[in-house]
This record gives sequence, structure tokens and C-alpha cells, in this order.
Amino acid sequence: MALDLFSPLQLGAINLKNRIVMAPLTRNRAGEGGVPQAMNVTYYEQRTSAGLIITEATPISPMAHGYPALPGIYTPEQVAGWKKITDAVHAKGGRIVIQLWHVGRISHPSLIGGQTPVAPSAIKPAEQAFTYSGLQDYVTPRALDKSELPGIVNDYVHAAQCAMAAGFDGVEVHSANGYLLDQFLRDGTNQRTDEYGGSFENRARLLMQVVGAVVDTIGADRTGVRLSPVNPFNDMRDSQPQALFEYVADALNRFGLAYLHAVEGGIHGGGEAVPFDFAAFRKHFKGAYMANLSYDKARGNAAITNGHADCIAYGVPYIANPDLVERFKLDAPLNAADESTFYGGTEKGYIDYPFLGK
Ligand code: 8OZ
Repeated sequence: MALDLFSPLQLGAINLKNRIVMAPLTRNRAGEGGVPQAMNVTYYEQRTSAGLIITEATPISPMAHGYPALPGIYTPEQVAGWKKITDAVHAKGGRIVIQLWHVGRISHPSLIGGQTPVAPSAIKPAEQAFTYSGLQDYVTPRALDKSELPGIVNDYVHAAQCAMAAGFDGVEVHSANGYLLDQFLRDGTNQRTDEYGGSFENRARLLMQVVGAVVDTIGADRTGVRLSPVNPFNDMRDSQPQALFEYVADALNRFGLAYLHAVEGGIHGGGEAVPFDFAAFRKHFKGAYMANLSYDKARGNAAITNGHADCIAYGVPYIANPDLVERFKLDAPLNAADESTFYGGTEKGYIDYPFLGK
């Protein structure tokens, strides 16, 4: 029988009961101190029929924050909060990895104790930051000194250790959507003249150091990476995306990762994505490939059957359909997602989307 969304899958050390993945989704509903709270446990537990849950993007250090009410993964209290989530998911036979995040320049002093956000180069993003007092202009970030980069790599290692202590099945290194690691990769945000700027090898150096250090800490078979070669969100661009990201996929092959996760286009606005050949890109990566963006059941099944992808990550459908797997199985209609409750707020639009038959 041909493989489809309902076939089991082994991603490194992580065994998935199906190939329907809950994509990482920022929801801005963590408790005080970036500690996951009761409604966050309910939210993830409700979505446990997914083959794999990828958590919302989660800051690895105080400086990694860039939006209100994010959960963190660097304090003992945060670890204890996440442990309740991983326990609930595991009790129902689910699998869950945490997405490790540093926002770089996509922050605001009010979110990071009055400090100036950091980036590869001092280039201010267009548009505005979401802060506790509404939208405010971004500030010009401070270019990181080379001597600071080992400290950032250590923050990823510490976060990966915290993730293991919290009971996660693995981690996904967030190198997409215009945040710190993506800012290093793409030349619209990286104009460095040291060994972290210029050539593809130089721009990918920090990502490779982070992935190498995380792999050494928790194992390649529990580590995934997310890339978004052409997402213009967060004022991002690159002069040669196809060649750059094929280089990155090739370079990641050395680790033997659990998976590579690709955002196959533009998300969250920010303009049109430039053309990109994802089929060609995918062929460069030798391990499991997770595809994301605007897939429905039919396109997901087709991508698995024709060998493009090993599994499919669904984002917006998972906001509104905790039982997406069951709905796909029965070809049942999907609940529509209410955009006004995506970011921040209460249990409304978070844990009150109906299950089938309820
Ligand atoms: C939407 C709003 C805030 C953050 C991403 C973590 O795009 C995000 C994000 C998305 O990766």
C-alpha cells in the first residue's frame, strides 16, 4: 500500500503514529515569567492525535524574547511548566518537540529589560514591534561582536538541556521567518565582513555551530531544523535564495538530523515570496523532510505519495481543529480559525474549538 498521511514514520529517535504534524504556532498565552500555565497544557493535550506536535517558538534566554507572553525554556520554573505539557501529551501516546528560538532584531527594548536587540548587522527592520504597550517602531539593533557568539551557542545548548529535563522528545532549531539564525543566513540582514558574513559558508556558520552544539548535547536523532528560504516576513530578503538554501541543506547533511522542516513560501504577510524550486531544494537534503504551508489533506497525501515530503506540518488548521487527524480520516469539514484570537488573550479561540460531534 502506498504511504500517506496516516502511515507511521520514524524521525530519528522519534516514532510518529502518523505523518500529520502540528506546526509551531505563536499564541502569546504563557503565564508570568514565561511559565506555561494550565490552559497551555489543555491546548497541547487536545492536539495529541497529531503524529508530532512542534511547540510554539520558545525563547532560549531573556534576550531571545521579542513578543509579549511567550513561554521560555531556560528557567527551572519554565521546565516544570513544560513538564506538565510533555507528561500530558505522552500519557495520550503523543510526541512533542520544542522549537528553540532567538528573535535577534525582531524585538524591542521594552521586552528585553531595556537592552538593545542584537543582530548580525545594525539594520533596522521595517514596520513595528508587538509590545505590551501596543505596536512600537523597531529600533536599530546592535551588531553582535564575534566574541558574543559562543555565549549564544551556549544558550541554545542550555535550552536543549532544559528541553530534555522537561521531557521533550526532541528540539527544532528555529532558523526561519526572519529571526536571529535566519538573519545571519540571508544577506539582506547580514552585511558582516568577518567569518560570519559574506560567503554562504560564513553566513551559515552560526547555524552550523548551533546545530552542532545541540546535536552534541542531545543527539542528532532528536534534533530538527526549520528553514524558510523565501519568506519575506520580518523584512527579509536574499540575493540568491536558491543557491544559499541548497548550500544550507547540503551542509546540514553532515549531522544526520531527525528532520528538516521547510516553510515553502511566504507567511504572515510582508509581500510576495520570490520564486523558489522546493522540489530541487528538497533533493539536496538526505534525511526526512517535513513540508509546511497551505497543504490540505489531498496535497499532503500527494506530497508523501510522490516522495516530495515524509510528513506535513499544518499550522492554521491546527489552531481551529484539535482533532485534525480524525477530521482528515473521515473527510469531515474543518472549523474555521478566528484570526482575532491568534495572538494573546484568553481561553477563547485557544482551547474552545469544538471536536467532531461535540
Ligand atoms: C507570528 C507572530 C509572531 C511570531 C514565526 C515565531 O513566524 C513566529 C511568529 C509568527 O516563526
